[in-house]
Amino acid sequence: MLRKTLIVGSLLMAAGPVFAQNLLVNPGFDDPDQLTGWTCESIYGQASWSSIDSLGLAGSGSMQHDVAAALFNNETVVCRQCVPVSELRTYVMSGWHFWPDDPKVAQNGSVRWSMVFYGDTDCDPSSILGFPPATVGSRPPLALDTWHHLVSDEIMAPAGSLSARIGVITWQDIADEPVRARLDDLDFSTTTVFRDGFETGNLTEWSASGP
Ligand SMILES: [Ca+2]
Repeated sequence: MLRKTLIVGSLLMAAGPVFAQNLLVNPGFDDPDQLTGWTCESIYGQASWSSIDSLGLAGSGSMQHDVAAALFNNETVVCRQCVPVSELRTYVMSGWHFWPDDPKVAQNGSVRWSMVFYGDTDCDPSSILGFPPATVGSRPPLALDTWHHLVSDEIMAPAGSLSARIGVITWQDIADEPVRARLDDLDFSTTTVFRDGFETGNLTEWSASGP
């Protein structure tokens, strides 16, 4: 019985980190990193760091998106980073978002995740492979001043994938109405425990040697 217990314990230790690894850099916006690792852009808005943390932890914070009142709808604030991936593995993007109850913002907007896969290691536009559909985030009438968890569908990296550009987007749905959202504790991880689940019809990732 003792031997069996030890074997199970060692297997759990070996498999756990592979399954749970978050591929994002700075997913929790701890101070002093703040927005380090993220590249943000907006025409009618901005991304900034907020000291308000999803778990209320001192020394951490969140990413804040402000979309200013613009003449047309569909304005956005987008922050992205490029991460390494492996072809034919499945991935899930998740994170927490928050609509502050503030009379200065209308909050007719949405938070979305986007994933774009590339055939080189640097997310170069010339090697683009595919756009999985972005997951549309929740919006009011969801409760204001409350953190909400948003999880994407499982997405399989297309054949040839070496990197993915992960985007977090705050979207203004109605013209001339400013929107503010906070985002925290983001996660982009594979759900594939073993490389090559026999999808490609061969055993190239598996070895017959050893005990
Ligand atoms: Ca945080």
